[in-house]
Amino acid sequence: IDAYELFAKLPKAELHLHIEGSFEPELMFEIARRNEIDIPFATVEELRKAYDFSNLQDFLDIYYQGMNVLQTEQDYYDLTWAYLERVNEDNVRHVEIFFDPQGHTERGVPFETVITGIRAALEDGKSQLGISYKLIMSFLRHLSEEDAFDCLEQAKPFLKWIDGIGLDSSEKGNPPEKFARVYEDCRGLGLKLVAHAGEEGPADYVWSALNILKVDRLDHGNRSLDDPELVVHLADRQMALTVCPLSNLKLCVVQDMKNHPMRVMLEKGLLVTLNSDDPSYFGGYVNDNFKALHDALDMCVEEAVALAKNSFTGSFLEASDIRGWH
Ligand code: ES4
Ligand code: ZN
Repeated sequence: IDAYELFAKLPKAELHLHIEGSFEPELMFEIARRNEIDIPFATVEELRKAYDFSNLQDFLDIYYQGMNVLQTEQDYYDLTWAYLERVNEDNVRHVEIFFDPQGHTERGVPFETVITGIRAALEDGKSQLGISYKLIMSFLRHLSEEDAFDCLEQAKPFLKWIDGIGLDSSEKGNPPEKFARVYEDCRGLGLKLVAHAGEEGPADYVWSALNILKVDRLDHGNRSLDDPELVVHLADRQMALTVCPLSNLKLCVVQDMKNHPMRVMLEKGLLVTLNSDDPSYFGGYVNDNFKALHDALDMCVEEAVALAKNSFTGSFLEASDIRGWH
């Protein structure tokens, strides 16, 4: 059995996945056609060619444009179902997915339409594919605190369907503390808390996510390595980091996969997990991320097994379920 086959067979959880970032061009064209919306690209190939980014903002511009074709509950169902069918092939047994309500409600799509479609597919994924799930609502950090509170108000009737909140979009200039009060309220509501930090932003933003937002898990966190004291703190606390190698490469967070810090993170005792972030835009799903690290860093079986195990340890599953996967 070769390494790729072994990675593919390992049961895995995916903890960092933007459902709008799993929107494959073929499905985008199909939904655009049925909604009679124009896409500013003639073909699937032309669209894929535009997926060439030099930083996070480059990507975000095209990511928000892509989600504009989503309008009906069926659209959100189809998007989510396509992702689940795809990762079922990668032996992903548990998913904790993000959605960006403000990217939809801003355009006039009701919050209810978005969450009902996504949830229906997640429920079908559980019953038909055996994939368990948690749903994480992300606030767009380039928008205001007031907008985030407004989003939270719209979410209130659906809180029983929402397990946690996240913070994504343009990191630099939008530090975690901008959302301190929103996070405090969400904590009071019993929601799990995660936030993107240290993707492009400095290690200081990771400290703020920990100390001010009081996150239960960190998304990316690459720049933590700039601060040795922070690394020790994260390792001591066994704070889970959701790392995304293909994303890091596509957004130039790392210049070459051979420089990816995954091995260093493992060596420093960090609880790192491997995730795809926006697989349609970054060139691969979870197993492709395992492959990429194998090819670039010669990642060994022990490291891959540790990452797969960490994906359950770092999840929001119950302790008894986590033990079942270990
Ligand atoms: C994202 Cl890679 C990344 N970073 C920040 N925000 C995002 N939203 C979707 N993908
Ligand atoms: Zn992300």
